[in-house]
Amino acid sequence: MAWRLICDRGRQLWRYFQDEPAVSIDYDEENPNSSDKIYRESAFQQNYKPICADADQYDKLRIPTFQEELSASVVKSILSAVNYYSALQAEDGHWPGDYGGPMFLLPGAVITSYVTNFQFTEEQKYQLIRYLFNHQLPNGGWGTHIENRSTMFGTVLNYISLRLLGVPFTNERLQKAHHFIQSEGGAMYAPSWAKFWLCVLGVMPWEGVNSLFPELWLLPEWLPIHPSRYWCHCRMVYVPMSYVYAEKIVGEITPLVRELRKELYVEKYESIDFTKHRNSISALDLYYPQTALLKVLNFCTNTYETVHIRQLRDKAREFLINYIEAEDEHTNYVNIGPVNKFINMLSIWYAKGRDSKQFHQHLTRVDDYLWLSEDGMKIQGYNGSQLWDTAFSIQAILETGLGHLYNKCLSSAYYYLDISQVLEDVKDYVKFYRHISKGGWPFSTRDHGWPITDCTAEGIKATLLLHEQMSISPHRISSDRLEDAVNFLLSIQNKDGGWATYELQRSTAWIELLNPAEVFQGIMVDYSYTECTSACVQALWKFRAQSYFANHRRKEIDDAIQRGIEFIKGKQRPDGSWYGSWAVCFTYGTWFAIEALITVGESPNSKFIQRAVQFLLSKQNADGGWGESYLSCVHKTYVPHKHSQVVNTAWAVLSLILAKADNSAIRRGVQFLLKKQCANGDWNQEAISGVFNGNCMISYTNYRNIFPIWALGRYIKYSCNHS
Ligand code: LAN
Repeated sequence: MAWRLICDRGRQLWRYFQDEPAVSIDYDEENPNSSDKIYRESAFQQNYKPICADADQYDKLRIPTFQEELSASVVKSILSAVNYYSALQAEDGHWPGDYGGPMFLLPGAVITSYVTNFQFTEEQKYQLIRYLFNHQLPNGGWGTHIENRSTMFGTVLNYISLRLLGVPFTNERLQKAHHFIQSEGGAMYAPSWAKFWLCVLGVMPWEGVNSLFPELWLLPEWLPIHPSRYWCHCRMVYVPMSYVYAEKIVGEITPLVRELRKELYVEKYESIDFTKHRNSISALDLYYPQTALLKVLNFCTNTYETVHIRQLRDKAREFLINYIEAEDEHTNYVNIGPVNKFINMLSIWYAKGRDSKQFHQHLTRVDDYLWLSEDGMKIQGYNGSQLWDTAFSIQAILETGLGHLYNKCLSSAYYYLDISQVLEDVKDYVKFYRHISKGGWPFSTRDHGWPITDCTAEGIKATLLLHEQMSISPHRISSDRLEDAVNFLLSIQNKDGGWATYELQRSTAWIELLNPAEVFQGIMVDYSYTECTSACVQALWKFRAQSYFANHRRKEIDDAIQRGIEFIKGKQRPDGSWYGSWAVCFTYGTWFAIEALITVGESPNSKFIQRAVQFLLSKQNADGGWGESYLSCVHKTYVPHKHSQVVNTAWAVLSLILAKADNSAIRRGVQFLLKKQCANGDWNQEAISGVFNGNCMISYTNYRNIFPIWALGRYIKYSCNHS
């Protein structure tokens, strides 16, 4: 293999070792999701060691045998699934995987590299170009994510990326993209997050965007619109965006930039009145249109911009660059996500210089976001999903009751839990509006360090399960650390009884009216979510059940669980389902809700569970599976996928077993999972399964293994027909 993945305490780095002829893929328009072949095939070749090659050896392995035919096949399927999946585990204990999907991230990296003059290697460039061409749609455009139809957001930014990566204007495929942009009226119809990058590159003047009003940060903190109250992802993106806007940073106007000025618009660049087009946006992109309130505020801040007060601007600028530096330090230059990563990097380049230590630190963390699969190299939605996948994998494998066969794998996974828990609060956390971190688990790595409610919850659950079921000694994750994790959860429950993602809900929902990103919804406020709440309730319940912790903050924990459950019940929809905000979609949300309710002792006969079961049964397909389209997330109403999906089916089966639903429906679901399994124990990559902010999809490659294993495991666990 020319490329190899090197993992170090969760950090994933793709390194190029030698020349090798290019691999070409059969680009499948129907299913543009990568199967993650490059990583998986090499990991499989190197690590695959089935615990028993021969079915006849099962009895030696203390495997329960089943007379019933289906259960017997399920055991075989689980073994082959875990044999396969455990080969994908990295040495540091986590499961690497493709976390791509969004198509608006790579351009931020490429534009920053162009403006600040840092170079991707030639091999990286080659793979980045391959990726972009592999995901180009027949009409020449790109979507906002890989399964999306063409949008101006995707098309304008990716067209520019290809040009900056060296593809000539005359390239046939770029011609098609060019034609698409032209026929949609030109780049001024791209949404505001694209316009921001156009201004940085110098292919749009800064008058082309609404004011990012840097002085907003100087307003009193108690105001509900103070940006410290925004969802951290939104906040940490608008911090460097406002800084870049305050400085009106523009890269060098090179001959290529001048060419792009010609290519991107229908009219002559010089003759365009960009001010007039600030709010122009293609209908293809419009998901959350500007509200009347935002328009009024934009009018005020745009007017202020023309007369802004020097001293205030200087103060805001200083505040912002300090904030950027603090976020860089807190996250070891990884940053909370791939959007602020590159805008922070650009800001640091401008403020501190190309040769500064800080800029070099940034450079060392660029590759943390890159992932290579057979479709090429992409910028991932995060620096990986390490902890999340590991915590789930542990629970899935233990659910099968066959954990004792995978001791090495599970202790290595435990090691990852150990090295990823966050042990301290970040420096000056109050000053920089951070919640406490101590005891929390992040989604990816300790270096990244932003703890998350449900990641912490899954971390607690996985740790306690391993402590209970495996002979792990010593318990490297000490009782104190588990108490810290619980303290973190208790500190972060919202007044409505639910849990949000990273922080307490800091503002009211009406702040959403100020959401300026026309392509996303729900970015302004960290709301309570069914999934996060369910995970936290389950973790607190499990913690409380340990005799050792039985008295630890008992009253508060009881109360927190109670309020969490009420929140979840309140979120059930009239059709019995729960909306899932972070994966596709109602099957996911409903699974989380049922898991929490049943965990705390809700009877399967209760109306909540019964209605949920009715909902799930009504969506089962004739082939026994369930399949939901990502459009469920977008439209917030159930949209079936053309085909049943293993991941949706696994969530439905997990739910129905807990709810003690009709056995024949469960059996048909299980049969579907068995039928879909590949000979090597894997499942094929099907439709994209993750989502954020209603409108952008994201890949969770390991879900195709984790959830079928978990569901099949649960089937065995609840089959009482052992022989
Ligand atoms: C994630 C990834 C993890 C995810 C779960 C933990 C699975 C979820 O249960 C809670 C929300 C969370 C933490 C989440 C929120 C939104 C993220 C951070 C992402 C989907 C990964 C990328 C996305 C981020 C917002 C992408 C950048 C885009 C912006 C609009 C800023």
